[in-house]
Amino acid sequence: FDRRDSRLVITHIVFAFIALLIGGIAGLLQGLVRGGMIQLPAGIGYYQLLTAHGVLMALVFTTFFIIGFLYSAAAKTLGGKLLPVARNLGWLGFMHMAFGTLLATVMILLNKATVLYTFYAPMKASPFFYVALVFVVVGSWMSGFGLFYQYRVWRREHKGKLSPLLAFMAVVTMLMWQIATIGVALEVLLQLIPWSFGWVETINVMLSRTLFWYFGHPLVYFWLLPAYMCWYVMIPKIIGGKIFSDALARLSFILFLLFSIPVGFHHQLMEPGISPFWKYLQVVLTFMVVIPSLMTAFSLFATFEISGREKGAKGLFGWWKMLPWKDVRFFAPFVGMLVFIPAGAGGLINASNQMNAVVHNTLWVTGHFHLTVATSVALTFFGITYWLVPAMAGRTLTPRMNQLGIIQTILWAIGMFFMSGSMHTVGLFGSPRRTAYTTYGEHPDAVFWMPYHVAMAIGGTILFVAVLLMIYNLFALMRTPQGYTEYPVAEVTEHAEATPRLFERWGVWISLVVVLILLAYTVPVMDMIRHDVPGSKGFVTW
Ligand code: HAS
Repeated sequence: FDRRDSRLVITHIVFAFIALLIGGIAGLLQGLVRGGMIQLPAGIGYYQLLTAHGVLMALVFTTFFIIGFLYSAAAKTLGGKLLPVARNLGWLGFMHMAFGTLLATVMILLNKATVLYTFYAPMKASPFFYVALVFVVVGSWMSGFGLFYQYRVWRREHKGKLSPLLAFMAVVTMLMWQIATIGVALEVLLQLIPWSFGWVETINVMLSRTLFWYFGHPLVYFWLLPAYMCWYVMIPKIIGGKIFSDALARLSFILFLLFSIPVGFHHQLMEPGISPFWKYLQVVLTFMVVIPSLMTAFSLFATFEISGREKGAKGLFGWWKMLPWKDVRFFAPFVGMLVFIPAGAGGLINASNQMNAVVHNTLWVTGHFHLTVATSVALTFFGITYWLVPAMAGRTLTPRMNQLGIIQTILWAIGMFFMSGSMHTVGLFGSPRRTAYTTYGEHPDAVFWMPYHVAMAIGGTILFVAVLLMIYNLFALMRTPQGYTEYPVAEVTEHAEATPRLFERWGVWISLVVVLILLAYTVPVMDMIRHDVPGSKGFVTW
């Protein structure tokens, strides 16, 4: 890798992990508060802490890591190094996002933006928090344009050729992000900023929540798709196999692009103000977006089995023994995959209207996203870090670092088993999410919940130790002996059929996305605007 590209990628990754550390401290404290073990000192508020935790871990860690990773994929597969325009846009994007993140974090630490990571109305933050968000979003757009530029130039220079799978996936991921962030940009610019500066008195809460979830759901697939990039393209190489099918992988990414966005209402199933038909339609589309995940599961099993059999595995499950269990580059993402099976099943429960009535706003939902984003995605990102950082820094992944990585993964899995397991269970008993009341004045239900909250705190403490180990590992990876580490990109199996060219007809896919979005959102959004009586003044949270 060109040193200048490595610097850009590593800067993103280090920034991401610093956010993970600070977010992890907030997570530990709030787990201990809910377990009834400590009271927060120095006037720190529970919701303030919860905001810091969610923003830094779910929004900042992921976005910086992903952009760094996507740039590395572009450098690797689209010509061997970044073009100056792409690299400069990458830096410009990074600087905007970093400035926005710092400003937002200061606002949260000053208790002027205690609005949780979902930040929709009626809770109102200082206007500077929303200005900070503008910097983050605009910065991410610049980085996105840099990536698209690199891809376009490659295609112009390789007329008639299929683009590399990894680059294609990076483009879909970024395209989805760009289309999704239009929703949050409209919310922030047209609603939250004028309202928080006091230029208008009231805000349409329903519209603000809807614009947020228009963005908020594809956001979770923006986290997931880079993990899928690793599962589809890197894992086959690491296990000594090949990609099962290039066309299947591309189709699954295109399906994500189409169906990730028009599904935000499945976060609003319990809200009045949206008629049942539109909720129903978006739930149908939600079940459509499950299909590419099922395709991914199928493709992974096929990859494992085919590569195992090629190495001589016999019987139905003989391939299991052929997997490289002692290699952290495989082990960490694999634990992520394994966890994604119950995590995805939980998602299907959430999306089912009647069952959503049972779990909505309970700790079950918190349990769900700690399995999806905080385990399947996070462990895959950690698994990527073990080869990406040394590959970029010109270092070797030593056996000791490999060992530490395996220990880190196991610690994470154990901590999450306790934490997310008890969240799921106690959620079914009705324990609410996002509340500072822990003992509920010795109410009988709360007494029943408390042992689970204590188990959550214990799991959270183990997870915090795992965060510390991961941070140590990151910096240790930059100080291992100089040498070569492979950036693993697998080839496609020779049995696969040729990939149809249709997948790179972006005009077709973007038009279809627009049609689906208009179909799912036009009428309900017009209803929300027409029925905006009388608006809300909101709650100032500082
Ligand atoms: Fe979700 C709430 C529905 C996936 C994240 N979700 C959330 C929230 C977050 C989140 C952060 O319908 C909370 C937001 C908030 O703060 O309020 N979710 C779904 C559905 C899916 C889903 C249907 N979610 C995710 C992913 C996330 C994520 C992925 C992050 C990365 N979710 C919901 C709903 C709500 C919700 C409702 C609102 C709840 C409420 O009321 O508030 C699906 O995409 C899941 C499909 C997944 C599968 C699994 C496929 C399995 C694979 C692994 C194969 C494993 C192998 C390993 C090969 C069908 C690919 C080998 C194994 C061996 C045994 C050898």
